[in-house]
Order: sequence, then structure tokens, then C-alpha cells
Amino acid sequence: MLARGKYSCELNNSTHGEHERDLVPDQDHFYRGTKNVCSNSPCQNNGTCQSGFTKKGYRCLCPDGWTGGTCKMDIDECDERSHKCSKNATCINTKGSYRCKCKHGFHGDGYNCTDTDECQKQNNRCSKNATCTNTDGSYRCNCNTGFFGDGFKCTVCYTIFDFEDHDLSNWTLNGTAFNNQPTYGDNPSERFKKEENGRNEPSNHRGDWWIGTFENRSSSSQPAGEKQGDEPQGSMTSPGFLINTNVLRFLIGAGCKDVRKVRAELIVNGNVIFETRAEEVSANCIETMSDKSWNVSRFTGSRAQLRLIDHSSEGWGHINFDHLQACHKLP
Ligand SMILES: [Ca+2]
Ligand SMILES: [Ca+2]
Ligand SMILES: [Ca+2]
Ligand SMILES: [Ca+2]
Repeated sequence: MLARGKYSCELNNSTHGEHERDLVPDQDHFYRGTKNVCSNSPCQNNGTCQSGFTKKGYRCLCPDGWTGGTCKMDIDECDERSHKCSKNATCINTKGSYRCKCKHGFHGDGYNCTDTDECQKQNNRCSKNATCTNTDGSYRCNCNTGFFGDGFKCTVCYTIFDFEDHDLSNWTLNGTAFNNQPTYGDNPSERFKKEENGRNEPSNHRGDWWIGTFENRSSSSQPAGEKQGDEPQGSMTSPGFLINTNVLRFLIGAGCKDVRKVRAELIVNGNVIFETRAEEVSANCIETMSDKSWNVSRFTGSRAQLRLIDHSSEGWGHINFDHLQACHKLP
């Protein structure tokens, strides 16, 4: 403050050109305008220009999100971790700012992201035969007692041997009957098309591969309908597996005449505890396999082996078999 109530004011980034209405002529004052470099608006992105301060004659005060001499450079808040996104959010850099998006399994505005309870909201993929457990950012599904699977799909049975891996290297083979196994596709139907017009005996196998000791099609590129016939004999014994259900079920067929010589056996501790003769399902001599099962509840906890036997060279002296499954009850 100067004497007699007068003030001395220092005007910085103002010229009369920008403040015509604020500056009024006064006989006691002189006004001398200087060239204001800020009038060229050198500061980008709403930066505030102040004349002076630097050799360039101005400086820019940048708003949040921008940096650099003229506020032209975006600050990557995500990269330099100056963002305020939730730890459960993804930071997305934008020009002059950033966005936050809650990660999958969380919901909120991106700054606060809370776990979504998928179990409560029923927006989970658990099987109807599974129990859903909520977790932070996700959820778990576990098949209920009596069901098998990954929690998303729970079934009463699971497959032990289906021959779809086309690999018998873990099995013990005796004789020659099983040399061309497993066999591919519905070979009996292909054969009957060629040999016996009108005969309809589809193999009823599951998947692509199964055991059929009459057949000779051990590769999909081999011509369909080839056979090795009834002559070869032998057996095929599986690797051990645990009995942990009440029922084993499978498909079996053929072997209709030479009683007991064509059969499937279940072995526990070296003893045959079950035997199913192919003729039991194929008394009328057909190749088509049917469902059979063994109630193994007494043997739960034991290790078992499956043995397939073709000890016949007579007509219909061959076995068809596929799809051994373990079930808590018959579906
Ligand atoms: Ca940014
Ligand atoms: Ca969750
Ligand atoms: Ca199969
Ligand atoms: Ca045979």
C-alpha cells in the first residue's frame, strides 16, 4: 500500500486487450501495454498460461492428466501407477485422463470393485448336480456326492475304458484275437452292406473305437468292412483300476454259440468275481452290443481288472465290447 490509500498493482498475464472492461482510464495512472506471449494461447488442453517465468516468456500450468512445456503430453496414469483404480480393476489410459473397469468377477464403478457372488445370483455355470462356492473374483463348482465330473458337468457315471485313445499299450494281450484292436467305426454295418444285403446289425459302439475280434480295421484309413474272422483266439487284460462306485456297466455283444468261451470278466485279487458271456446278450447271434452291468458295491475300495476273452474259433467265436463305466447307480 502506498501513501494516501493508493495501491500499486502488478499485473501479470493481463493486458488491456484482454480486460478492456476491467481497466478504466484514470488521470493519476498510466497504462503501458506489453506484448503478452500468452495471447497466442501456447498452452494446450486448457493449460493456464502465465507470462514471464521462463526464457520463452511464459509458462503453462497443466490441468490434471497433462504434462510437458505446453501441456501437450498425456500422463499415462496406468503406467506410472498414479491412478486410483481399485486393485480389482483394469486401468485404461486415455488422452488427458484414464478409465477404470472392474475385472471379470467384480462389479462397481472401477474405483471400488466388489466381488460378485455368482452362487447367489445364479449366474454361474455349475451343474445342477453341483454345489457352488463363492470365491473372491470367481467361484467354484463341486459335483455333489454321487456324481462325477468337473463341477460344470456332473454325471452319475464316469468312463473307465472307452478305447477312444486307440492305445492298448497298458493292456496285457495273449494269443492273436486282439491283435487288430481296437477297431474303428461301425465295421459290421459296412461289411453287411457288401456281403449280406438287408442284414442290419449296427455295432452300437460309443465314440469311434471299440473291441471286436471279428473285425480288422485298426485304423480309420483302412478300408471299411475288412475282417479277421472267428479263427484267432486270445485274451486282453486291462491295467488295474479302483472300484469306487456300486455299479460297473458296459456294452457287450457277439459270441452266441460256443458257450462260455467268449466272455468279459472282472478280476479282484486274482479271482474272477463277475463273468458275462457274450451269448447272454446275443443269444440270437447279432453283432449289436447291449448294456450289461455288475453290482460291485461289495468290492468298493478294491483294485480290479477287466479281462476280455475270445477262446473260440467256431462260428460266432468273437467278442464285441465297449464303454466300461463306473456308476453310483444305473442311470
Ligand atoms: Ca492419461
Ligand atoms: Ca465371486
Ligand atoms: Ca468307444
Ligand atoms: Ca475267435
